Amino acid sequence: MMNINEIKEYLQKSLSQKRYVHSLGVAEEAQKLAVRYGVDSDKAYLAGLVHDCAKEIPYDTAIDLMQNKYNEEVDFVCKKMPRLLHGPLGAYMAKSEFGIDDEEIFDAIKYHTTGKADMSLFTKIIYMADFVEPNRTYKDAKMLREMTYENIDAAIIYGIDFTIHKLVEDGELIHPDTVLCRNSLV
Ligand code: DGI
Ligand code: FE
Ligand code: FE
Repeated sequence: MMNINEIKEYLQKSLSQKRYVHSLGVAEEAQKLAVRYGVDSDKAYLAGLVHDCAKEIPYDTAIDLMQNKYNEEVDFVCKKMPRLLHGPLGAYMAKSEFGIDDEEIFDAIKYHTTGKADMSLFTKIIYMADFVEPNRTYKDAKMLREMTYENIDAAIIYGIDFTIHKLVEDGELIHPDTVLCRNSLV
C-alpha cells in the first residue's frame, strides 16, 4: 500500500485544488466522526481522503474502465448520469492504484454518493463526512453537521431528502440505491 504522503501527492496531481481541499476536509471530518461513533479513526481518515479519487476522470473513460478493466456492469441510471460512477470507480482505483485492500473502505467509497440499504456504520460516516466537511457552506451545513454527531441516521435521511428534492427539481434520475438507502432508514 502507498503511504499517506504518497496518496496525497497522487491526489494533488489528479484532482483540482478545490477537490483536493474537499478531500482533506472529508478525511478530517470522517476521523472525528469515527472517534464519536467508536470506529477505526485512521481508517476513516484514509477512506475520506480517497473517496473522490475518481471524480475528475472523464465520463467515457470511467465507463470504459468499469466495464473493461474492473468487469463491472454499468447500470442504466449510471449510464445516463455518469457522475454517479466516481463512487464505484473510486473504490476499485483505491484498491488497484493505492493498494488499499480493505472491504469496509471499498464499500464506503463505492456507496458514498448514493448510499445503499443497510449501510455499515463506517459507510454511514463517510457518506455524512462528505456532506458536512468544514468546506461545505450551504445554508444548513452547520445544523446538519451537528445532527450528524447527534443522530447519524436522522442526518442521512435529511441529506437524502435534500438530494432527492434537488434531483426532482432538476428533472434528473434517482438511483435505486438512493431510494433503498432512504427506505432502510425511515
Ligand atoms: O463528489 P461530491 O461532489 O463530493 O459529492 P457526492 O459524491 O455525494 O456527489 C453529489 C452529487 O451526486 C450531487 O450532485 C447529487 C448527485 N446524486 C446523489 N444521488 C443521486 C445523484 N444523482 C443522481 N442522478 N441520482 C442519484 O440518486
Ligand atoms: Fe463524491
Ligand atoms: Fe466528495
